[in-house]
Amino acid sequence: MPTTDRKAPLGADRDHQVDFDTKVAAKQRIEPRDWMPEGYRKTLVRQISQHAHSEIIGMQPEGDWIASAPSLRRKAILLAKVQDEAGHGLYLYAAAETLGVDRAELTHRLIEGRQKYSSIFNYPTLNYADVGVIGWLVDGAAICNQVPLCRTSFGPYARAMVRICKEESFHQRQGYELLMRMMEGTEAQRAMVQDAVDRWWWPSLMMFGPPDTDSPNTQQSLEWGIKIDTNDALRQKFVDMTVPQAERLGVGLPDPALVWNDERGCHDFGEPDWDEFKQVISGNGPKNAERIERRRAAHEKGAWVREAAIAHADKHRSAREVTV
Ligand code: FAQ
Repeated sequence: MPTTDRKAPLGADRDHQVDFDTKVAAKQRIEPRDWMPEGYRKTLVRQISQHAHSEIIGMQPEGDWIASAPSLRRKAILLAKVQDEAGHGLYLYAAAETLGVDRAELTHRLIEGRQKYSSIFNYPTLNYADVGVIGWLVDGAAICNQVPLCRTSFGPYARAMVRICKEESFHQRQGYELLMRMMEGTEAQRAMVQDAVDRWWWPSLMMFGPPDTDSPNTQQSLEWGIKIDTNDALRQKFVDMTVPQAERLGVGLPDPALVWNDERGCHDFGEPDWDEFKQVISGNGPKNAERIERRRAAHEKGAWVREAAIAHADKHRSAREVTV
């Protein structure tokens, strides 16, 4: 009896698959109405929605400090930054919706714990230096990860990333500038910065995901052009970019294994605590429960706004129908 490869597409699907593969190999964009393998669609929905959730949950750790920012200038900067994160979430949910999923459904998956968001937002912000360190390290890591995504193969995701990266770059600079000012301040302020760097360094390295050897999605995502670089390659790039910035700032990085390697032309560095990472992405990080509970409460409180917006849109739709 002849064997058939049950995974190989047949007939028209095979032609579509060839077109799809050719486009991806030529680094052309796949658009929402183009044929795409189901696994490609699912991977994009997973990654884009987790990314969107991260932006929205990521408003919380810094948002906590808006009311107690140390000056009007810092308050205005922080408000603008947190508001930008909301915008990023919206662009990303809109990109995910072009793949046939509904934003309301994605929000439910998040608040019911069926979808992840970035591990980094499950750590507490203990003082104002944390705001600066989030800008410098967390937005710095986000930029490293996301600039290559401007070339990702799915058009709406790539286009959303261009605008997001421009804003992330402002976020990173505001964080670094805040830390520079604090480092020019008192001994106590310098100690606050060092303490915040010590707490955020390892979680920032974890943002890039598990080591390549333990990353189930990387290989396929690279083949589909969804990911452009591996988790480890981006982590290395981040370390190499950040070390000179730390030197300029005058802070130490809490890794005794961190050293320049002449032969490799980059830094050697220690392993993050991958058990801690697994705990955090399984919902057991220091702030997971609080973050989700707050998101759920905000969603419930916002129900009347969604209802009013739908009623308004319906009213305008029926008015248009009458005049046509
Ligand atoms: N946290 O096979 P891989 C920001 C999960 S936005 C939680 O390597 P993949 C802006 C992964 O989902 C930050 N989960 O997965 C901002 C998978 O689980 P699943 C968000 C993680 O997708 C700044 C499993 O582990 N950025 O910071 C994490 O190929 C300041 C196996 O992992 C993005 O989302 C993690 N760190 O690679 C906002 C960028 N890492 O779904 C506010 C786009 C891995 O199978 C303030 N995303 N997992 O159950 C990506 O580049 C990729 O999705 C990775 C993960 C690199 C995050």
